Amino acid sequence: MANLQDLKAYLEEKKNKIDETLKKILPISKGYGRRVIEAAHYSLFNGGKRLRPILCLMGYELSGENSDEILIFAAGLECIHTYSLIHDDLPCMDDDDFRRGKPSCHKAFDEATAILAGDGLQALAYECFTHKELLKKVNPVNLLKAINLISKASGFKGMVGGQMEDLLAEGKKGSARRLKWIHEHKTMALIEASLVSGAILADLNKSEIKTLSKFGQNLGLLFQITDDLLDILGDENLLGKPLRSDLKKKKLTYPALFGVEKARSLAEDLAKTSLETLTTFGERAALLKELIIFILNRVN
Ligand code: GRG
Repeated sequence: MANLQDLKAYLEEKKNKIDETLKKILPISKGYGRRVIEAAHYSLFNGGKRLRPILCLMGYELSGENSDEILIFAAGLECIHTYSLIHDDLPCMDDDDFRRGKPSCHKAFDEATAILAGDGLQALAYECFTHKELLKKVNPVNLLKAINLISKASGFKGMVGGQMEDLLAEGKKGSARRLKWIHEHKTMALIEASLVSGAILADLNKSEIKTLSKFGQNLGLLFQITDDLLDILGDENLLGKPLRSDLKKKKLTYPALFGVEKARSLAEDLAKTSLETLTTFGERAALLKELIIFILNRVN
């Protein structure tokens, strides 16, 4: 059994490890080309929760192995996530001036620098995924499978596709089907792939991976619905951005389509299903179970 305190201590420990790893892999910003590295550094170390890399570590730890072995791989997931946030904030996309309480990358630097910082971070992610140290720890076939999964989850059939549809849906009358598709691709796919890639690297069996995949989908959708709800009910100081920005942009969200109460009840249902999905893992999944409750009640 794990409780909230155990989870918080775990998240803190892993966040520190991911941060240390990211500091090691990001090139030092000096000489020609330093501006774009400064911009990447600015966004990478701006208070992110490191949820995706931590999920990858959790997936790996289900095997009982020490996840320090794959920290460099997990750090790559944060590079992808940060690139997506930098690009998402650009005026041609969501046009957000603030991210985590500070000016977004293009405001602190400029648009061209922000685009390049995002591009550079995406490339850096693949440097992490293919780091030679990983070959000493994991099966190369599993490594290829994990990289392939993340490529799909972050590309046209995943996050990029979801972002496109999200932008197209702005201001339009949406359906529940379209909304689910957007959330599944924009947010859920990378969250699911983060967890499952860790499990693949740890060589969990097919049936365990299938179960984790289902769990990751529910968790990803839960994460996005709570994100939609925080935009209405959250605390601006904790969120680090103005409230109701989705409403102002006429975004297609769960509360916009179903109302706050129904959205909250959908989130609770997803949390319940997620907990049930994990029963096959028993005590090994104690922290993952606690994470669901944490995400259901999250404040940022
Ligand atoms: C630009 C290709 C491209 C994709 C952008 C990630 C994304 C797709 C858009 C961000 C918009 C958004 C707020 C989506 C909701 C879910 C989400 C990804 C929230 C931010 O993730 P957190 O809370 O961020 O894990 P931190 O700040 O902790 O890193």
